[in-house]
Amino acid sequence: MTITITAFERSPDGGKGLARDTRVRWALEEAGRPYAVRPVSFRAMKQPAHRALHPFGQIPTYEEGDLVLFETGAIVLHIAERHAGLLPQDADARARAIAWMFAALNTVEPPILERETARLLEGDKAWHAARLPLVEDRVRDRLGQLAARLGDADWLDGGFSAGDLMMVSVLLRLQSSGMLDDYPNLAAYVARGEARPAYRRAFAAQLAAYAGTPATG
Ligand SMILES: N[C@@H](CCC(=O)N[C@@H](CS)C(=O)NCC(=O)O)C(=O)O
Repeated sequence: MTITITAFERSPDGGKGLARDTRVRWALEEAGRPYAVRPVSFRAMKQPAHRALHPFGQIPTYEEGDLVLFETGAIVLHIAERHAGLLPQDADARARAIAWMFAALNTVEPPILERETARLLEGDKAWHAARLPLVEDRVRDRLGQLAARLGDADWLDGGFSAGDLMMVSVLLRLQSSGMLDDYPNLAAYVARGEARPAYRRAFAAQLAAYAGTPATG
């Protein structure tokens, strides 16, 4: 059955991997599943036709026959449950890998997104200069805790899993900040994720989609 995902028609980052369709592309590449991409403009994203697929008017969405999914956690879990390569066979190890997916999305990504909001949308507020360090401290708290748990392991719990895919995807949002440099094992962890052939293919496909297309904010 054909899998179709949606992605930005014009990506704010010009296709450098920060838009969340990258995680879905990466999971599909790890699973060896071909997929089609339907680009959606910011305007179309808020129209009824797209909201029927995604109630919050966002990308990515995932269509496979009659199944329509939104939320990258749900989409990656769906792919991981149906195809080999992203979740261990052992039931307990599988549950732990899923726990890392939730940790990436519910515990590590929120302060990172809060920092992005503070930097991109609150720069003109009188309290911005006082608030930003507090927000960045919350990111550092999570990075320190994650670095302590990862230690010198390659992946979070045994072999590479969907938990690592999601955690690396979330940490990549910090790459341009330089904050990961203070946690060499996390920087190496992210680099290991980026070095995976499936990630490279996903990244290249996203970048190619915007070649010659001016980015929009
Ligand atoms: N929690 C959602 C977040 C989806 C999301 O924020 N998508 C962004 C692109 S990366 C988007 O569509 N932004 C445009 C908008 O919200 O209007 C997920 O993981 O799928």
